[in-house]
Amino acid sequence: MSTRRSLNGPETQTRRSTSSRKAWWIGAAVIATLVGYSLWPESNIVQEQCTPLKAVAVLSGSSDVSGVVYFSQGCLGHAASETTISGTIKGLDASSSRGFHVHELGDATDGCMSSGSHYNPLKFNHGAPSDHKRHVGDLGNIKSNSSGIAEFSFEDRLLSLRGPFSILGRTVVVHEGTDDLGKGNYSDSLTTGHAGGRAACGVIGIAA
Ligand SMILES: *[C@@H]1O[C@H](CO)[C@@H](O)[C@H](O)[C@H]1NC(C)=O
Ligand SMILES: *[C@@H]1O[C@H](CO)[C@@H](O)[C@H](O)[C@H]1NC(C)=O
Ligand SMILES: [Cu+2]
Ligand SMILES: [Zn+2]
Repeated sequence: MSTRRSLNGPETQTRRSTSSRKAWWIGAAVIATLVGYSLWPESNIVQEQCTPLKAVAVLSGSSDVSGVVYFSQGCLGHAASETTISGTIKGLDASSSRGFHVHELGDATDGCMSSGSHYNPLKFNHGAPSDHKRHVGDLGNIKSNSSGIAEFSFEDRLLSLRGPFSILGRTVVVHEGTDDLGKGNYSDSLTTGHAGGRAACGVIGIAA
């Protein structure tokens, strides 16, 4: 036993010093990376780019439908977080689901008709908000109560107020019909969700 111990002794010691030398190098590498990253000027610029943003759209149209929709997007570290969409829309048909999208253009020269199609920078088919392949502007349906008022607040992971796919300056539209989320059997299910006419809309602008 004692011979074994004396044989194992120096071996264990060598292993220990090897692992502590390894730990020292890993520690030094981590510190060097952190120092280098904080000195790298672009890391501060990226952080500044993710300022929390808020936007608002006032909806009106040729129908009795009107309302206000708010958008807000915070930050998760250096990256943008999900966008919260909330608001109240009144004058809707009682107890109904109504198509709700962001359309490509912020052009109201012909009311809601000049706002273009669903905002679709990735060139996918129309879908549900939960689909991986969908139009960026596909927000599904909002639901009205028996007074014809829809009050809602939900998050979306694709909609963004910054970056190349920002929805600022585009239009939010509420439709006269229900969005079938691309699952209907109509010729326009995969482009508009067969949601019908445009009841009200508003251009999305920067809010305080
Ligand atoms: C419908 O919703 C609005 C807004 O939340 C609320 O003020 C109203 O009382 C609701 N109507 C009914 C019948 O629940
Ligand atoms: C879908 O529409 C096509 C063409 O109008 C029709 O032939 C088919 O039966 C429909 N399918 C369903 C499930 O309604
Ligand atoms: Cu639409
Ligand atoms: Zn769509």
